[in-house]
Amino acid sequence: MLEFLIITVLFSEVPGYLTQEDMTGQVFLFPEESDNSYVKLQPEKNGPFGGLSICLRYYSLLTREFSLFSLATSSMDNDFLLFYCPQCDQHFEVSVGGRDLSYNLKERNDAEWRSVCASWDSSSGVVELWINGKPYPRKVFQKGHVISKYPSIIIGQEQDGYGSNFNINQSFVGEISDIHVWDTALTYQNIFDVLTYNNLTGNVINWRSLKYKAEGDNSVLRCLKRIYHNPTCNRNTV
Ligand SMILES: *[C@@H]1O[C@H](CO)[C@@H](O)[C@H](O)[C@H]1NC(C)=O
Ligand SMILES: *[C@@H]1O[C@H](CO)[C@@H](O)[C@H](O)[C@H]1NC(C)=O
Ligand SMILES: [Ca+2]
Ligand SMILES: [Ca+2]
Repeated sequence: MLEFLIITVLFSEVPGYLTQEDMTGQVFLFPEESDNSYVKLQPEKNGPFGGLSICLRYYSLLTREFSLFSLATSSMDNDFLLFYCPQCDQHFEVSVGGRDLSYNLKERNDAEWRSVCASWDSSSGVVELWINGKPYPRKVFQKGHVISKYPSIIIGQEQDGYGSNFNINQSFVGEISDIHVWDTALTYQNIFDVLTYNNLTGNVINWRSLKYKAEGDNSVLRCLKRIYHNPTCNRNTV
């Protein structure tokens, strides 16, 4: 019995071990920059995808460029990518099929949790980007492209290969949570439900039943909620 316990504990510590977990109320923490810490998310569907939507929340104090969501296929490293560079004029990039769409987010809001939803539909080419519930002007992009089968989906690093070729200077440092991915473009009502009630789960990646492999230095922690208090030096205790 003791042996069994030791083996179980060891197994759960082995990097690359596939875990399935309800991640509600939890975050992935990437504490330091690296080129070898990441979480690989195992999709429920293998594609090919004629549309994709992704929603997530993150908190990072990085000012340099970093990857929020990197989906590579065997033919294309940036088949779907969310990339952000706060110090480069708030430059936010949505890449589909290896081509980049750029947004200038203008407002700086780095010292807060942020929500991001992005969607793309192949038949119309329409791309939507929502940051903290605010929709950016829609664009038409990569009409007719198909994201090929067997995506490699990685959080924490930006792929320049298929599950490989990371650059420390594009790694994510911070907390990331509530990652859901769908194989269609979400409707306005869908986005509303995700952002308001958090009650729509992804059919490709589902945070409530997440299959993932963690590599390197990262951990799963409870989400911290802000405490509203009045900080003063002579506050009476009750
Ligand atoms: C990362 O940035 C540092 C500092 O600018 C630079 O010296 C280094 O070569 C970069 N590393 C890679 C892999 O690009
Ligand atoms: C989410 O919750 C809201 C409010 O309870 C409800 O109107 C909506 O239909 C729910 N959406 C889903 C997908 O369950
Ligand atoms: Ca890349
Ligand atoms: Ca890169």
